[in-house]
Amino acid sequence: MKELIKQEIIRYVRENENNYSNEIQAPYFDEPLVQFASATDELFRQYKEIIAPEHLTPQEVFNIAYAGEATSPQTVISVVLPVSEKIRQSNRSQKEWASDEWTLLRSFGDDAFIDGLNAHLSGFLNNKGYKTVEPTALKDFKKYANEQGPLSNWSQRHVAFAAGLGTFSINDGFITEKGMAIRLTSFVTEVVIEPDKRQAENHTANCLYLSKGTCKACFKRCPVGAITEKGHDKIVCVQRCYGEESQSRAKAIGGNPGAGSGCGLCQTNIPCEFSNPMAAVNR
Ligand code: B12
Ligand code: SF4
Ligand code: SF4
Repeated sequence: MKELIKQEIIRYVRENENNYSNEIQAPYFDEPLVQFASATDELFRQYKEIIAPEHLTPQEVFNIAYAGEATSPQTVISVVLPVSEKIRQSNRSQKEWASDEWTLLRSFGDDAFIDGLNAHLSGFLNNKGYKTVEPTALKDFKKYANEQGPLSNWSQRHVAFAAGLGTFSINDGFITEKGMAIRLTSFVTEVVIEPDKRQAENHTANCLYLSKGTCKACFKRCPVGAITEKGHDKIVCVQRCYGEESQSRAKAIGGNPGAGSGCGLCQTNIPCEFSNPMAAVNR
């Protein structure tokens, strides 16, 4: 089943027509990485302390989705969708705001395409008789804010960390073997699959600054000074990514103002944009 699920996700990303922008003349996403965590991994319980008590465990996801039924989730599937070269390249020269291509990705890649992938894989596994849920589609999924800024009760980056797909960084961005310019999605399922091993020494091992004290390239890329030695200021960042001007920019080029333009300057034109910079150091 492991290979079948991987191949189905890769096939969908390669063939689905919504993974192509006529305006950009390129796909939104390149070939994905897919890895697996055990639904009973101790980390999911620890996330209630590391993130917030509201953060859902895989069992809680199933309890919500299949209320009243006895369920036993086995595996969490995590998917890394690398942003395509043409879109990344367009954002590299930007100094203040996301490029038009990055903005269109935010409106049509993040929502329309990823939502389609989520519905497809859930349906694919449900049709084979395996209960499967994409947690951010649940009515109880929520985005909210605490004193540090916005967060959610199903953090795709923490799920990807559990599945051994990479680590966090000084700017909070998640660095995989295909870099940081990525999007993520995930599924909780009854399918029993051998979990992938976490290779990283700790939860920030792929960041050059946090591992070696070098780099800081993303500090200079941020147009609003949200990244410093102290980390990432989410309250400053959210305003740039999704504030009024970002919404008008999305609207002006036919995107969805509600989605905003995003920003992602700290994810492009940096050493961890499309590969893991610590892989070269550790070789
Ligand atoms: C809320 C949100 C935001 C907020 C806050 C981000 C944040 N840091 O949490 C704001 C609006 C600022 C934001 C901005 C952006 N976002 Co955003 N966002 C989300 C959202 C909806 C929820 C994130 C969440 O719940 N975070 C939980 C908090 C607690 O995470 P955290 O603070 O980063 O976690 C820290 C601690 O937990 C700590 N930690 C401490 N001890 C330990 C111990 C262990 C063992 C571990 C594992 C961790 C750990 O490590 C972390 C790093 O410091 C997710 C989608 C989703 N459902 O996950 C997308 C998501 C995180 N965003 C994404 C993107 C692409 C962006 C933008 C580039 C915007 C854009 N589209 O152009 C910027 C990038 C900003 C940045 N430098 O990271 C991607 C991630 C890409 C990546 N490589 O990381 C996601 C996953 C969306 C997606 N579906 O792909 N976002
Ligand atoms: S640009 Fe450098 S300092 Fe910033 S996250 Fe990437 S590796 Fe770390
Ligand atoms: S997404 Fe933009 S505003 Fe937010 S930290 Fe990165 S560069 Fe700064």
